[in-house]
Amino acid sequence: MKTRSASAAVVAALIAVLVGVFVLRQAPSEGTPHVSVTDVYASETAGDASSMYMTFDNSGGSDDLVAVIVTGVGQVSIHDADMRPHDHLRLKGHHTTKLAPAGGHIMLESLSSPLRPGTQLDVRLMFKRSAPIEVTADVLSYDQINQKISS
Ligand SMILES: [Cu+2]
Repeated sequence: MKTRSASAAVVAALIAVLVGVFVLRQAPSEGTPHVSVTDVYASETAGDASSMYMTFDNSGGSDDLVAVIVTGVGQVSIHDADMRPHDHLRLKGHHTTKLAPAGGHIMLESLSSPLRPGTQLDVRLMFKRSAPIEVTADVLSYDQINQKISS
């Protein structure tokens, strides 16, 4: 019985610490992230690679995009405008983060087959704090993308 009450005390202390950590994390600008994803598209294949773009609308606290999985694509990475890989994409709280041509993008490499305009990709987005989000990316031709960014 002695051992049992000692472990109960340890559990109570742990809970107190966890509650304390949780309260400390709730800085005024933080809180639960509310991320929605729109305007998801990828370009037709150039060589054996492609880029994917999307818009993240975060109406809550900050979050990070930490992984992207695309069906039929062997290697997916988060790139900045200079093609440098990053292990996450910061999604600031109460902020819209846009990946668009000539800027940051999701790099698609080791494709199982070329991406043809008019087809779609199944995309799973993994976040540090939010639950995963599944979206569909439209594959667009270069002409379609040029029209899109000039309009
Ligand atoms: Cu890239």
